[in-house]
Amino acid sequence: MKVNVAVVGATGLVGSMMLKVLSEENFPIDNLYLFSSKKSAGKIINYCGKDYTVEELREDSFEGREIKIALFSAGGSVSEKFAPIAAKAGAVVVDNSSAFRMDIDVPLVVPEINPEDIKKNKGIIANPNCSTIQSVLPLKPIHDKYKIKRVIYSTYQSVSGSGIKGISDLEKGTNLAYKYPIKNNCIPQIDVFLDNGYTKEEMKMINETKKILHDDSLLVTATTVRVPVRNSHSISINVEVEKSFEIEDVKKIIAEYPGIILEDDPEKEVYPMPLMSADKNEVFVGRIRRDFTVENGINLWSCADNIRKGAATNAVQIAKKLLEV
Ligand code: 2RA
Repeated sequence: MKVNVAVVGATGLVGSMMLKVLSEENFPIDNLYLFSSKKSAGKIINYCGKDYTVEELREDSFEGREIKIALFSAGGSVSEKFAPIAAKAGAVVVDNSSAFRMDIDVPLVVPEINPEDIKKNKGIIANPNCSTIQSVLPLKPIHDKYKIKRVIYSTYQSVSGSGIKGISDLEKGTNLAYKYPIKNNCIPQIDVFLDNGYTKEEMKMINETKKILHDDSLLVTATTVRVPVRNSHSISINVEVEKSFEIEDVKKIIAEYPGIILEDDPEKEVYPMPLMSADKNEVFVGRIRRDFTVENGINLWSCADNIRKGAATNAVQIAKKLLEV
């Protein structure tokens, strides 16, 4: 069955990737509608050999078009205003912004982990933060088998997470996305600071992890850092679990988990890196080893393309599941 699909924010980095992944996945699209701000409206985008004119997003954009799935990646304020309008017109919105992620009526979904939550949607499904997605994937099999007590995230996030402006700051030395130069630097601030001393990005990782894993008792802390890498985030994850484990079994359950590729062979100096995980849809995990400082501790390292699995791919995977329910 083919459906009408809309992409909101179609000219942005994530929106463009959404279109690429939709075409790679041969998504069964009947009519495709592309929306953007007034500034980018009128642009022509080719999708599967056919040219589409990008329309300015307006309050009546969804009327009478029988749009079944609307993929949004145009920022929080656009989602806040237009996602409810799209949902009211009959679409299910898969929203890449943080606007609705912690709303109790909005499922927050990584399809390999909690696809059952998709059915609970009331018109909006939230796509988690990029750094959260690639972190919770290896944590899920560990949590299911060994019950996680505490998680410490330290992130190494690429500039593509800040969109085209971030890439320009790295490659052209502009000053569009960051207050400080990113070339030859690391910036321990992603998004704004909150009253508790954490950044918004850090609190996203903390709160979203608990919501996706359905466990508010988890102790989670995070430090998020922007690094001079073009694309693909890396996360160092320290985990403390309740039950004792064999480290080889931890490697096995992670390797067997869908959506993950294990790259872990210290003897051959094999481990995930952003350069190699860029433009891939999977999450790459390695450096899995025992943390000897606590009774049951694990260290691991996760790399993933933040524009693909961290955003567009995850959104399209949710959309595919929507067609099944
Ligand atoms: C970043 N997590 O990397 C953000 C993008 N959503 O800045």
